Amino acid sequence: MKRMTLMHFLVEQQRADGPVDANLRLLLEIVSRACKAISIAIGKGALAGVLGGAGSENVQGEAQKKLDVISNEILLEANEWGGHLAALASEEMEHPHQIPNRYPRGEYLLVFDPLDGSSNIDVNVSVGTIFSVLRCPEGIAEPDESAFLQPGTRQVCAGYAVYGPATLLILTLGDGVHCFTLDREMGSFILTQSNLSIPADTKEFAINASNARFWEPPVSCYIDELIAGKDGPRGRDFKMRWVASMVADVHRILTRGGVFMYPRDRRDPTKPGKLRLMYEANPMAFIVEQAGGAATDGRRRILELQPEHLHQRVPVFLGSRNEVERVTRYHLEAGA
Ligand code: AHM
Ligand code: MG
Repeated sequence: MKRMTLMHFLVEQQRADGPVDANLRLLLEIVSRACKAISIAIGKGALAGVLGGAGSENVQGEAQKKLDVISNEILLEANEWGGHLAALASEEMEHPHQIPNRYPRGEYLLVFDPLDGSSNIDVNVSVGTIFSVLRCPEGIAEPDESAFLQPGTRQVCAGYAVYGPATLLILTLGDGVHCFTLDREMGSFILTQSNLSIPADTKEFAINASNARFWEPPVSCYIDELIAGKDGPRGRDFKMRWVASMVADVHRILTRGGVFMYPRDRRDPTKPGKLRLMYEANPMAFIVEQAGGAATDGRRRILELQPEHLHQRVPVFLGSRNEVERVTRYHLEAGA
């Protein structure tokens, strides 16, 4: 079979007159190269002294790992000079990062979680990079936070890399979801699956059940029914899976279906959920919808939420359509 590299794929997309122009192509080539560099750093592990804490905290008050900081630096440096971006924003930085004056500015905004699932780094479990691309609103020379606050429906493209046994890059440009596998010897991402599709029904669910005592009633009710299996109202058994890296959990769902949940809980009213809208929920919701799945915050479609802050958190329910619709219905019926 003829192998198609990511670069070849993007050139074909550009020719097909879709959303890929020269600058978006450059952006995706640069992001994929940065993911390759992150994959190499992660792969060296203790040999390169990259494991463990960085001794600092990010804007969300979370302790940063060395690889969180390294991955953020790799993505920043790779994307500053190309002339394709108006600005960047990251989980690891409080405010958007401006393009230095010595470089031209482009029309795109890039938002990312440089290393998702970083609690898994030191235990050698899959982690990833999540990114979302928006257009900078017209007439804005130095985009501040407000330029980024666009609903997920406006994403031009979204993707994630998962650094697992193989390094994969998953991409949507709004016309299906495509999977590229890193050929480590050649150093290229090769298209290995097109038009990934999430089955509407599933027997697997993913949730951190240790938070059960903080859940809202519709979530408790839904999970109780899944756990009751054959003996409960659902009349069949379900399995539970939780990697604690969103990229890995979502990738399993893209591969064989499932429903992923990080619901709102009662612990801290200032935190409506754990996951961040702009660089976790929105890109994953775009990908999941493009693969035929669904994504809500329990009440509304995630992609239609109007962001209020760059680092805003939202509850997340995504994956196999029939399960996401069911748990969403439970919320709406409860009037919660
Ligand atoms: P991070 O971006 O700081 O790594 O946090 C997000 C991660 C997700 O990848 C994962 O789904 C979730 O946090 C796991 O949370 P928990 O440790 O509560 O199970
Ligand atoms: Mg994350």
